[in-house]
Amino acid sequence: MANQEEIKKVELQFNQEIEKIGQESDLEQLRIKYLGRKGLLTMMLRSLKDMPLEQRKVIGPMANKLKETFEHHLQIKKEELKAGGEIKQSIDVTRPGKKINLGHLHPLSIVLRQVVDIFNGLGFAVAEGPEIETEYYNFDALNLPAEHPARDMWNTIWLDGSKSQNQKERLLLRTHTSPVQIRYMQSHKPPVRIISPGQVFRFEATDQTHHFQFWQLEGLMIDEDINLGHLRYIIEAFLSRFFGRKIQSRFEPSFFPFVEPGLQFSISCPFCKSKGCSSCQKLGWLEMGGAGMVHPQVLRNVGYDPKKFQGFAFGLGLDRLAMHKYHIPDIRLFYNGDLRFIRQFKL
Ligand code: FA5
Repeated sequence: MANQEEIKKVELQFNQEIEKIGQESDLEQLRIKYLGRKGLLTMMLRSLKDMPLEQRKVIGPMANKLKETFEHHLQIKKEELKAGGEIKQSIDVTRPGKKINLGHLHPLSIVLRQVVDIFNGLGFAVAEGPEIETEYYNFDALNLPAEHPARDMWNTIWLDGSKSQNQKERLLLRTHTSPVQIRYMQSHKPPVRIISPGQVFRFEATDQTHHFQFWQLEGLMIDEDINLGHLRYIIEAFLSRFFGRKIQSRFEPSFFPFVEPGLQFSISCPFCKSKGCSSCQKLGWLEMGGAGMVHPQVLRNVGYDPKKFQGFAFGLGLDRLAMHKYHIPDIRLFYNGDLRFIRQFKL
């Protein structure tokens, strides 16, 4: 029994076939194929009587209209062939146009734009760095010399052939966005107020919340008299704007060789106001990232005087931020190209 899909298919097929016809005998064959006694469209019209009334009301007018259209096109083609192909087929301006499929932003791009906008509003510029990094920028300059055990915190993807080069020049896929801090400070004098969003890579198995390729956001603020209070204010101001409600932060001691003290921060769950819900696994808090006061050795490495300048740095996972905001249960959805997921973010 005919349905809307099939009718459209027959129309498309007819249009393609009539386009190719060059002589009248073929045109007659085409007419028989579609409108003859056992023609494709004729059979569809015949099947109308067996359809439920509701369906017939939709399919009936469509099929009848198509029959008229076919007859019209056959007539025009016939005249065109008679005249030696000189009459061009007229354009039927009453036919509906083809819908153009417009692309749209990926959810991670949407979140990235929101984040950049908010930080711009807080006075932070955007700095970018390369995804292929040297060992020096990814580790040494961040107070992580070769053989430092804390290098194990980042499962590194090394690039082929890089082992034979000078140790500091060996190439890798950056494991975090922190090397951008170094590159930026080397080429700019304080005060510094930047964020650095970008993709990072780790030699890790994937699960619901981990991917081997994901987005991070680095933040860095250096000036005279910067303290942890500034860090806390910036984190809370950013996240309150991002989630559209007041957010409180919680800092706990942690270790990253490039900051001292090192911290890990969580935020009050924006969905249950810290009462405990499925988003925060009933904890009332969501873990967000690492942070701390930039280590004096890192400042020395870029030629800053740590007695005069201090500052904070933080790094958080953008994918996780997007997952929290849109209640996305699995990070892999961002990367597996399933359009049913991506299309939900069409504005
Ligand atoms: C770092 O990468 C530090 N560079 C962050 C930092 C910057 C600390 C500046 C201090 C100062 P960490 O490995 O914890 O830290 O990663 C930071 C965030 O990235 C995590 O909190 C998490 O949100 C996200 N993240 C880490 N691993 C993954 C992963 N495999 N998949 C998705 N997101 C991840």
